[in-house]
Amino acid sequence: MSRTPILSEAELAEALRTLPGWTIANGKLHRTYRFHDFSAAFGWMARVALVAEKSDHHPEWTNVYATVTVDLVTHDAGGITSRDVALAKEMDLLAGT
Ligand code: H2B
Repeated sequence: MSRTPILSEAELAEALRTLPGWTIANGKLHRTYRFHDFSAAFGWMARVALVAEKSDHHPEWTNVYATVTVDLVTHDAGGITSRDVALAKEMDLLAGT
């Protein structure tokens, strides 16, 4: 379960092509979302939280009013894996981007 391999540089570059708005920062998949207001931001976080808990894969994130800053990394693997890419895609889907 926790043995998902870290993505290679090439795999990461390929994944980023499918994730507009996402970058790599400090070895983590990184994106800032800006919502209309706090309610929209926190509502989205609540929906993402359900997905994260169900898949036992959790984001590092901070919220300031309508802005949510996200960093995704697989702690058990010590790097970015397909699980982070999958969660990033779910986040985008739920944000409607
Ligand atoms: N989330 C993330 N992002 N990385 C992990 O390695 C991780 C997690 N491990 N959520 C899970 C929980 C692990 O600690 C539990 C015990 O399954």
